[in-house]
Amino acid sequence: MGAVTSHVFLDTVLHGLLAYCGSGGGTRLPGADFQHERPDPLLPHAARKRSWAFALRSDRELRMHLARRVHRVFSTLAATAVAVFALAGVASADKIALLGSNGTSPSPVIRTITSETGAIVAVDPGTVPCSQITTFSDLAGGDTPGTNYEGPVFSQGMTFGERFLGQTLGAIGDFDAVSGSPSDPLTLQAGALGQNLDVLSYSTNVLTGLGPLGFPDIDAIGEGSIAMAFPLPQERVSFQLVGGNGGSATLTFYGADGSLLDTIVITGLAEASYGFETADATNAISGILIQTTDPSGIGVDNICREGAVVPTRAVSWGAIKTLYR
Ligand SMILES: [Ca+2]
Ligand SMILES: [Ca+2]
Repeated sequence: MGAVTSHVFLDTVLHGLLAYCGSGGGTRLPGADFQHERPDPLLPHAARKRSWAFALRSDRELRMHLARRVHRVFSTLAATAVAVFALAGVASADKIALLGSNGTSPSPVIRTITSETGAIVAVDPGTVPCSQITTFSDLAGGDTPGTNYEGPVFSQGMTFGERFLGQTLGAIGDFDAVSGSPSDPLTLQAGALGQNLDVLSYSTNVLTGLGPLGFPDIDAIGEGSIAMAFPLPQERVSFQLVGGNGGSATLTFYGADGSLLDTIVITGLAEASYGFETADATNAISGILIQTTDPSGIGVDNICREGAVVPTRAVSWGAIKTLYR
């Protein structure tokens, strides 16, 4: 490739890059509104929280961050086409790693699922029958801060609280930290006023726990614990955890008598579905406590179970005890 040809080629490639970034010839990405975006990629925590509550906005900011990054690199470009291709590769890699992080640059996320006792086994969520599912579409939600729910939450055959009766609520920073063993029989317990549960529109309704800061603080939503109770003990369950930003969650599985079945720790939280089953193939899973310290907080959605027998609502309601601190 001659010098002149190389120069024309490079100019064409760079023009294309600038057009893509919306920073060269005034070209903008479809749907992007760069005029109203914040310039600083190192956003405060509250802004990061908004990223998973407003997925579309996050996508715009992600592209904006990419635009700035490529533009900054452009200013130091060596005049070779090889360098241009290398940088395009860097930008592509960043786009994957940045998803959901709203402009920050996290380390590559590695997801792990670790069982403490082996009584509960992680399985492909696609293998879990979904003859019954809780989607929270029957509840009022709404954009941030969503809808605050005091007391137990009932949705499509399941019930939810903050923790189980007999357990103690503490805190780690803005996050709920539940300790202690549930009473027999396993019974849901609601959190304090404004610190229980919240239903949020996150493309669809999802259930989140409210942390100690309380509704409607943005740093309470998703930071609280969620306790879920199945109307009948299950062998296999699956559900989606949403809003995760590379942090971790602890899932504690309990039997109908409040006995501990297993504790599962998930790291590298992202938008993902998880499936679990009992190692001995018994219908033993009556309740699950979800706790997290993910910086963005998390929500739960699309809870699948076999549910061969449709429970009576009276049984579920009768097992609820609501306490306020
Ligand atoms: Ca949903
Ligand atoms: Ca709470």
